[in-house]
Amino acid sequence: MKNRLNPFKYAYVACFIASSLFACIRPNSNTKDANTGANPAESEHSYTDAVPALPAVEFNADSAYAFVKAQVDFGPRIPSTAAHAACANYLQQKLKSYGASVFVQTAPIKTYDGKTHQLKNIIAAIAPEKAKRILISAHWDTRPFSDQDPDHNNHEKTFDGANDGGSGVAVILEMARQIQLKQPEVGVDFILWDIEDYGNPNGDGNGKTSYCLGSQYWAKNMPVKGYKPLYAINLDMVGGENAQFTMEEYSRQFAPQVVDKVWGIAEQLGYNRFFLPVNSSAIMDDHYWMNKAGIPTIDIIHFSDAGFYSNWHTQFDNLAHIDKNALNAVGRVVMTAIYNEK
Ligand code: AHN
Ligand code: ZN
Repeated sequence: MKNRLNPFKYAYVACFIASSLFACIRPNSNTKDANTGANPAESEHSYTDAVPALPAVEFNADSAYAFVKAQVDFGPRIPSTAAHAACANYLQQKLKSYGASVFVQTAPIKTYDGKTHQLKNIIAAIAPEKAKRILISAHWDTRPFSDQDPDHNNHEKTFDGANDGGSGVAVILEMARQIQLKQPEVGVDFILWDIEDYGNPNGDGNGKTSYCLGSQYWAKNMPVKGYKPLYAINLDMVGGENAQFTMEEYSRQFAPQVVDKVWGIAEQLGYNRFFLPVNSSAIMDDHYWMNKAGIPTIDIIHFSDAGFYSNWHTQFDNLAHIDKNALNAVGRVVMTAIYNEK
């Protein structure tokens, strides 16, 4: 039985070899339209028809950069500080000025060090009457210390958080500004997470639950019962120099179609130097808790299996290391996803 010839198999192999040879000796055979035999440029339905055109969107990278600077100018946005309180007011006022309905979710929250802080998750809805919605989020607080700094003497010091905190919020503010000028078909919600980055520097086990306290609280206390956007995108460290975003594991597990959509758009727009079609391992970030709340959510984060953004949690996370081109790429990719939804 084992050695009996399979005539179909041999016929198949012979056919395959013949067609391969034929293709080789026939010049340009694979550049012709499969149906008409015409060159793509001459045919009515060329190959490019297979990729639907994307909507053109507006996004001003200089404006986004100015929003990073505005946050940095408050000083580090560390929970229970005056800079944190002042920046919260600024963010609410900005979102309101762009026509959003703004709600601030507050609660006393205990961090790993035993301190209690007043949480402020800033929630903004654009066109709240629309049923189909997309949620875009980012954390707005900054870590209280630069415990990843190469100099150990800096491990207790505060830092600017231009990228870690500032960049995602800046992209959101610029998106809100643009959306007021031209409405997409879907409704858009923004959530600016608080107390994301107050995690235990000495680690807290596999769960890493000392991070993302704002999104954890929200997931357990959803202000709108049954809230169900089509999907969500969390932005974390999206404006650093040499920005590279990989397809993170929780994003691929919980929201594979959103990963495909966003990385597909990035490729079509020519931003594949930022959005690498490369997988990476799981990161405990706000998107994890959003997924736990039942919303398919991806994380656009400057991370790969080689590590985070090089200046992550160091003194160097400041304006000098912000790249407008990264802000621009992320803003345009996310805006295109939003305006492409019907
Ligand atoms: C942890 O380090 C456990 N998660 C990364 C989340 C984070 C911190 N994003 C920005 N800063
Ligand atoms: Zn951080």
